Amino acid sequence: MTVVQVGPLMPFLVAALEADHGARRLPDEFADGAFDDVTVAVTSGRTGVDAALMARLPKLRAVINFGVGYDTTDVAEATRRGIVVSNTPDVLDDCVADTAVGLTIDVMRGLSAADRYVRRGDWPAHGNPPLARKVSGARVGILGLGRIGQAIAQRLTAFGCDISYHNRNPKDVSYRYVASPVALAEVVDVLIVAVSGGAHTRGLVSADVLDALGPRGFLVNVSRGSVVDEDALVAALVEGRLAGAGLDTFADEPHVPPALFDCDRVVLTPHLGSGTEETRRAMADLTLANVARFLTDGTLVTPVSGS
Ligand code: 8YV
Repeated sequence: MTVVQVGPLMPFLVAALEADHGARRLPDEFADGAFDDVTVAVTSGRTGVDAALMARLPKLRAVINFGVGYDTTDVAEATRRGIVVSNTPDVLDDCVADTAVGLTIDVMRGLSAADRYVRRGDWPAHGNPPLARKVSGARVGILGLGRIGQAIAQRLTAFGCDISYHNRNPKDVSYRYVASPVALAEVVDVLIVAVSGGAHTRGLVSADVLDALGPRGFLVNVSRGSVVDEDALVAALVEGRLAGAGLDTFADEPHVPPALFDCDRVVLTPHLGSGTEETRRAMADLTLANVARFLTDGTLVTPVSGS
C-alpha cells in the first residue's frame, strides 16, 4: 500500500508519515504515472481530495483528514468510488470552543482594539477609550450545536449567558431552540457560528441574518468562511450596521478582505482555532491511528458519516 501526503501538513505529522509509511508528498514528489500505486491519502481541511484528484488515483481507498472539517474532500464522490474518509473529531473541541469564547470576549470588550490604543500612545493623548459591552449575562446564539457548539455553550453558561441555538434538528438540551438563523439573530447580542462547512451551510449567515443581528449585535465565526456572506459582512461592519465581529475563518484563506484591516470593531485571527501544541499533537495522533488501522484491517477509527 502506498501512503501519500496531499497538501501541507504539520511537521511532526509529516515526520511520522515519512518514518512509519515512507509517505511522500503529492503531486510535487511524484512523477507522472506514479499515481497508480496510491491507496491512502493523508490531507487536511485546508487542501482535501477533490473529485479530479480521485480520478488520478485509481487505487485510492482511504482519505485520512487531519482536522474535524472535511469540506474540501468530495465525500459523495469518495463513496461512489468505494473510498472511505476519516477526520479528527472530539480532540479539538476544547481549543476551538476556547477560541470562540476568546473572540467573543475580545470583540465585545474591545481588548485587541484597546491594546492598539495603548501602543499608539492614545491613552495619555486622548484619555480612556469608549466603553465596551458586557459579556457575562449576554444573550448568546449558537449556530450549529454539535460537539464544538455544545462546548461553547457549556463555557458561556458559566458566564451566566442566556444560550439559544439553531441546528438542523433540535437537541435534547436545556438551551432554547430557535427555528431559523434569522430568528436566532433577532434575539441575541452575539451569534457564534459553529456549524460544519460545506454545501449545506454555504451562505447560511446571509445579509438578512446580519441585518437581524443589527448595529448592537456581534458575530463570531470559528467554523468556515464559506458559511458567511463575506461581502455582506464587510459592508455591515464598515457601515456600522453590525457592532463587531470576531473572525477566525475567511472565504479565501489566507486572504482577508483588506477593508477589515482598519476596522477597529473586528478581531482577526488566522484560522488558529485548534492551534495549540497539545491539540495539534492529539489531532496528529488520531490521524496516524486512522492510517494504521486502515493499513491493518481496512477500517477507520473515526470515519466521517456518509463515507
Ligand atoms: C485545522 C480546522 O486547523 O479541524 C478543522 O476543521 O479547521 C482546524 O482545526 C485545519 O483543519 C487544518 O487544516
